[in-house]
Amino acid sequence: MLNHTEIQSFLENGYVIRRGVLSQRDIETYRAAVDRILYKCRIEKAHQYLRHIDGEKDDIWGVNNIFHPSIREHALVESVGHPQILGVIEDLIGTQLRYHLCTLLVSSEQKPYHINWHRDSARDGEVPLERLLARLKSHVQLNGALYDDETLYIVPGSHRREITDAEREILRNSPKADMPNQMAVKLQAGDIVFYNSSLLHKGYNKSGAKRQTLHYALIVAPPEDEPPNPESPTSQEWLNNPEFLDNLSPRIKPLFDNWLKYG
Ligand SMILES: O=C(O)CCC(=O)C(=O)O
Repeated sequence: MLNHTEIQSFLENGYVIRRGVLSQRDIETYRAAVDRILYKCRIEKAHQYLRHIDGEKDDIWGVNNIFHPSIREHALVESVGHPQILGVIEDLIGTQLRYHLCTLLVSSEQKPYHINWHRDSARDGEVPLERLLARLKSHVQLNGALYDDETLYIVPGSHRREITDAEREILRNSPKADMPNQMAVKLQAGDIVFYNSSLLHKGYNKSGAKRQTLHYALIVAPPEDEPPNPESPTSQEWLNNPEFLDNLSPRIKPLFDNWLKYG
């Protein structure tokens, strides 16, 4: 599905953008599901795992744990197995995978959204080279745009090297400022960017445009013959619920089985 150039771009630059891969029907189905979730989060206050602006409870820029029963939408659960999502991730890092996170990124309603530059594994960006190189094919994160979205900024290639002095200065002293070689990831509705979460990146919705973006990550699972982790995951216990597991399509069930096995 992915060509050699796309796979190389993911490894070397830390990202690959796939244009127009969600159909109009997918987009409409997912938007309707996100609308219902946001109603439950904003109006009914039915869900507690929210990303708040400046830590204040009055505005949100994202919804975590979207498979929690309080807001679960079957179409979004199954979207993980969309050929243009799971198929692409398999091309990038192989088929032995496990669920890591499924989240929504949305436009805030009251306050501007602008978060600091960071790597996901280290807010200050300080990660030894050895660890960065070990993560080149360990996971894939994605932003799948349901509306045009220019919010994600990245520094291409920064996932495979330690930060420079200039970057360190910005991360420490002005963590929202422009970075040398920064790039806005410009997505149209239906585009998906797949990226390495060690990239230096930030979120900045400069224009305040409406945003509904799928934000998922899968990671490589240990080989099948590796014994399970004796302790099952202590977070997201609802993913252990038979009602959830029994309704998963065969395509995505292994992702959640592996979460329980190795999570
Ligand atoms: O808004 C975005 O696209 C970036 C989100 C982000 O950096 C994060 O979830 O860590």
